[in-house]
Amino acid sequence: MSLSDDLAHLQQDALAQFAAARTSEAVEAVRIAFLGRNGRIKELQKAFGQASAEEKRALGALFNQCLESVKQAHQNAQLGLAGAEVDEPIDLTLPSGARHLGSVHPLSQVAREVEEVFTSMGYTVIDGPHIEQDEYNFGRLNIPADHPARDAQDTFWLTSQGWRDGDRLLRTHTSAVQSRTYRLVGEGTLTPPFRRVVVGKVFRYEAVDATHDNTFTQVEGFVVDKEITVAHLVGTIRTLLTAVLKRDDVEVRLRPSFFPFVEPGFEVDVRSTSAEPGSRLSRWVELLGCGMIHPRVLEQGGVDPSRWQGFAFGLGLERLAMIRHDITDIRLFNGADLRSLHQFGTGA
Ligand code: FA5
Repeated sequence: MSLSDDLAHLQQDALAQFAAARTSEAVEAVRIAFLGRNGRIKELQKAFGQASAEEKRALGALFNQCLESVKQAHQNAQLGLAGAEVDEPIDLTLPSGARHLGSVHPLSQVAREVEEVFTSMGYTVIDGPHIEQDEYNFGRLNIPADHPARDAQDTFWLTSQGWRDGDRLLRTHTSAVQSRTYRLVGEGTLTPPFRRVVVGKVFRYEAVDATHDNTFTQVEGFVVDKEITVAHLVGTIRTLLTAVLKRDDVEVRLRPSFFPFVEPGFEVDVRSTSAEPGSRLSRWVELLGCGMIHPRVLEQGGVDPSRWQGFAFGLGLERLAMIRHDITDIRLFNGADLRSLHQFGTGA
């Protein structure tokens, strides 16, 4: 093979190998192999030295051109590497270095406090299903199908292919858990006396405003025991409000009201005396309904009303939290606006 063939092969090899080198180590290895002190170009140079003067003249320009093109290939490989490093895919979804501390939702904080107050008074915390049956949400609570009290609780009925799906609904109040509990007595799996508290979501098909949401939280408390009176009920509500509100600028009033599942029935309203005059919290806000459990409701579940009595109440947790924290709009709780929610933050 002639020197000119050798030159052509060397150039071809060098260009191919530089083009294939993907890391800086690989590029350096190719550089040493071709341009290094003992590299292939040096070897060819030695062979050149032994060539005739005529050959040297003929091939000198070709040699220089080969050398230049190999050096250029080396330079290109280095530039390519630098470019590849810069173009490395960047994952924009990776979290930044900053750490954002989460906090407990204000409603969850108040829920925990409510549960603590009741467990300290001997109550057991329970819950029932969100998808309820007509029977537990209404029927066993003395609210028959044609009873006007159903209008107060506009209901999300479950549908199947556009049709009302039997008697399934999203529970409109936690009183449904009362009916479920009394049934256990009839079935023989629960024996009075007992104290129960429920903190759970309820759903109503109604217009949303500053004090009404369509998904909100109720606290249901009920006691079945002997010689229970309205005084026990009032004392319990008083204990709850004192422990949770932690403020002395709140007025509370108890007034007669009607719920088919209690007799007598009451409602408790609250208002803040320090709220800006005319603001929502400066006016009475209905906080809870309550009363002595109707004998027929106990009877429906199998609890003998001649031996056992009790009281029950159902409270709107968002409204309690609003008064506690001076929150003037209920929509803050489900709004997921972290700027507002962080203001009430505490550690987990
Ligand atoms: C009831 O739901 C009864 N089950 C309460 C009850 C239980 C009475 C046991 C007697 C014995 P009412 O519909 O008034 O009652 O709701 C109770 C509380 O839930 C209200 O006082 C209010 O604080 C809250 N509440 C009612 N509707 C809404 C709403 N749309 N948004 C936020 N809170 C509400």
